[in-house]
Order: sequence, then structure tokens, then C-alpha cells
Amino acid sequence: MNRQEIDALVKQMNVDTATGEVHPRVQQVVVRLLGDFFQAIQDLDLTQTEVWKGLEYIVDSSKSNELGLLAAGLGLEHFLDLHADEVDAKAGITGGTPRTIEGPLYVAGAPESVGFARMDDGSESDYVDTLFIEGVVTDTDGQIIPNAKVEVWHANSLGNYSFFDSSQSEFNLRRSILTDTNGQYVAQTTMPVGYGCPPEGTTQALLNKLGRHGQRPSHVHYFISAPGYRKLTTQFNIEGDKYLWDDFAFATREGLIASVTDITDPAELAKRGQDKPVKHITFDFKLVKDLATAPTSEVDRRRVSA
Ligand code: MBD
Ligand code: FE
Repeated sequence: MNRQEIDALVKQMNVDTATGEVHPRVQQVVVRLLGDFFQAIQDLDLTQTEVWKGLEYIVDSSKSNELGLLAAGLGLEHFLDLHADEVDAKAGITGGTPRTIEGPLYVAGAPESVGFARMDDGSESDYVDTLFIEGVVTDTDGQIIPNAKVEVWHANSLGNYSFFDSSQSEFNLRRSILTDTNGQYVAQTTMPVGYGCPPEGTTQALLNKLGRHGQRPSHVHYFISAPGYRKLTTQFNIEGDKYLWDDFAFATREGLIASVTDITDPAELAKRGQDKPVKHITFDFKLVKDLATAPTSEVDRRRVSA
């Protein structure tokens, strides 16, 4: 069939058959995606078996709750960022800290504090470096934004995230910090290690068929929000990690690389209540003012809360 015939068939089966109320947006999307899919089946000469294996793969990925991971690993989530950047630019929205993917491991409801939070529960302190992360939230002119909400989450030294890793305490390495009167947030935590896809999972199984690894560099996730500003979803990825520019989820971007320094000065350590050297990262955020005419900066997706 040519594309016209395919589109006519799709319309005949899913548009002309309507007898009830139509959701026009859903209809538009279904018609387009089915047409593209039928065309691909034809172009690739997909067998019936191949099509069913594909649907079964989606079932299996859903059952193991890996669809979010798959979206990250296939670059869908990164593509959505690149597309959102283009849409924003067309609406006159530029500048500010770059966005990058949320990933599948956010948990709502983390403990809130003002200015400072200790994020780790101490269970790794004996053998993992303590890390201080600090920065200021400003607008694109450099004006500080007090009371901005800094939601931050990251992995432990095994690359695992609390909640999804039931061996960790509740909300370990997850906090919500409001910037202080100087627009500053400080987090005391432990050095994260990069995530790897479950080796026996559905995502890694597909990545294997593509000859790809499923590793991320060490990184820290953020949502930054403040009234009147566009919500920012981003991360920093840590310089020196072998996967920094080889991230299976493509989250590393210019402007989102953090370098780690050592704090060894005894007076500085004492000020922070530390008795051994610690690591330090500075990471500031620039928020863009919201515009009534702009596309929304909120992404509504299913998220767990604890
Ligand atoms: C992660 O920690 C992550 O950030 C992404 C994008 C995918 C899997 C695990
Ligand atoms: Fe992550």
C-alpha cells in the first residue's frame, strides 16, 4: 500500500467508525502513530511474530516497571528536552541553567528544610567521602531568589536510589531545601556513584541487542522552583567520571558539569563540623522568569510519593 492507502485504511477503521464523543487530540495522535506504524511494518517487512514480540516486550517492560528507564535509555527523554528547548526558544524563552532529564527515580515528599539539609542517614559515612554541595539560585540577571525550592536526589555509593532500593532508609539522599535569605542552599551528603541498569532487566536486554551499555556517570538530580519563575528540571554530572560523555541516558550537557574540590583546611572543616577532609561541589542555578505566553514548564507524569 502507499501512504495514502494506509492513511485511508486507518481513517476508515478508527475515525469513520466513531459513534460517540471524540477526543480530537487523542484521535489525531492515534491516527498519526498508527499510520507511521503500519508504514514501518510494511517498509521493514515485519513478520507477525516480530510485531507480537514487540508488544510482549512492552508488556514485560511495564510489568517490571522499566518503561521510564527505557524512555531514558533510548534517548526519548533527552529528545523531549531538545524539543522543549526549541519550543521555548520560539516562544522567546532563552537563558538560565539548561534543563536535562528527570529520569525515572524521583520520589515526592522528601523532608523539607531551610538553607541546609543533611541528606544521608550516616550508614555509608565510615567508608564513603562526605560531600558538601552548595550554590545560589538567581534569576538570569543574577538577582538572588530567596525561598526557592531546591529538590535534590541522588544515588548512594552503589549507584542505588532509596525507595527503589528497599535496603536504604526512607528518603535517604532525597531532600527539599528552601534557599535562605541569600538565595543559598547547602547539602551535606555522601559522594554518589553512577547508576547502572539492572543487568537482568528488560531495558538492559534491549540495550544488549543494540550493543550498548546501560551506565550513567555520577550525578545529582534537581527540581528548582520559585513563584514567578519557570520550573527547572536538571542535574549535574560529575567531572572525571568515565561515563561523563558516555551516559546511556544522554543527560550530560554543557553547563551541567560539576567539578569536585577537596576541603582539607582544619578551620574550614571545623566550621562544617567535620573531623576529616571532605569533598565540595559548587552548583548555582539561574531561573528564567515565567511568561504568560510561554509553554508550561511543568511536566505531569506519574511519580511515586512516600
Ligand atoms: C538514573 O539515576 C537516572 O538518572 C536515569 C536518567 C535513568 C536511570 C537511573
Ligand atoms: Fe539518576
